[in-house]
Amino acid sequence: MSGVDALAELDARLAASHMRGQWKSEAFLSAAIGGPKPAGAPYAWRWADVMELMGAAERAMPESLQARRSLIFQNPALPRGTTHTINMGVQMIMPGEVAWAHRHSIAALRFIIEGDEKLTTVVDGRHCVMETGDLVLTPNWSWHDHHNKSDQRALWLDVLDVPLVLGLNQTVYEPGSGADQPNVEPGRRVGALRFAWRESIAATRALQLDPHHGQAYEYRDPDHGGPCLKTLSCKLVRLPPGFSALPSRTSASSVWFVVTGNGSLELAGDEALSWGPRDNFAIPNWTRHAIRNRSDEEAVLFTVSDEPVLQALGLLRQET
Ligand code: GTQ
Ligand code: FE2
Repeated sequence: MSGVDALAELDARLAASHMRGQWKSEAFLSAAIGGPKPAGAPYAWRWADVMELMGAAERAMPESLQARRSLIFQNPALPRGTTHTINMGVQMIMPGEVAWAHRHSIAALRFIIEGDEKLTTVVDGRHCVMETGDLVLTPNWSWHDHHNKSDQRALWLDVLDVPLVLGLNQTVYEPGSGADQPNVEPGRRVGALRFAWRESIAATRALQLDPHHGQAYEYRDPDHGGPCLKTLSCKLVRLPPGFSALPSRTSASSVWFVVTGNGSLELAGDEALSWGPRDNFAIPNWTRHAIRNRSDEEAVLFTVSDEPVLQALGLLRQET
């Protein structure tokens, strides 16, 4: 028998005994020389499409109760997730509606697209106003219910670490017993929960311009100075009129929402995604890109990445 046949026969015998030779991993390892293989594809979800389907969701699902009226962006090249670690979507809650209390081991955050002082979320007993441009956190395992007491529809971006927590097989869920949440154990600290738009945009505009990333302001927990959630880092990015970033890539994956402005995301091989107000897009890990403001007005984008997870595990890589 030739050596090749002998090895093939051994592979079959190993498989029959639920074992596998390490030599079978060589092709996988070779594909990772120079950096991880990107998971998923760069992709954009257009605001006009989101709102058309949200209207259909409102007709099909007239009330937001235990279940949320939220549309989650599915990466076309992944089995689940907007990226392989992050879900992003848009949630709508109509005047008078309540999204009932629950909690989960999945962490979430909301960036408000349309809201006013009568739109609130209660997070572990703390009432947070959700005005346009605010960032509000739902750290993992905190109770939360949402209330729209205004006479306007409310819209926000939901970003969650769903695929990460699913991948670690750590999903835990607890529905509340009604619309409102139980009283939270006294002394439970969940840190800062609300970042007001006015302060975030002022801090962003005050930053020096980075040639690769524009003016990128990271929302940080005021207590420890670290990322606002253990798994997710949030940034507000300003691109001055006409600003064209230098290309870079990172082993972190990210999701993006256009607050204002028009531009493009330049990718390898002359590919590009264009974006305008309220469009959403995903950048997979280790995908070389450069962001451009293609107008003579400022562009502002909100972005979330899984950088804290990679940082904590010593896996973060960046290349400029
Ligand atoms: O608002 O609590 O988009 O639990 C997905 C899961 C929103 C929420 C989502 C959730 C929520
Ligand atoms: Fe939730």
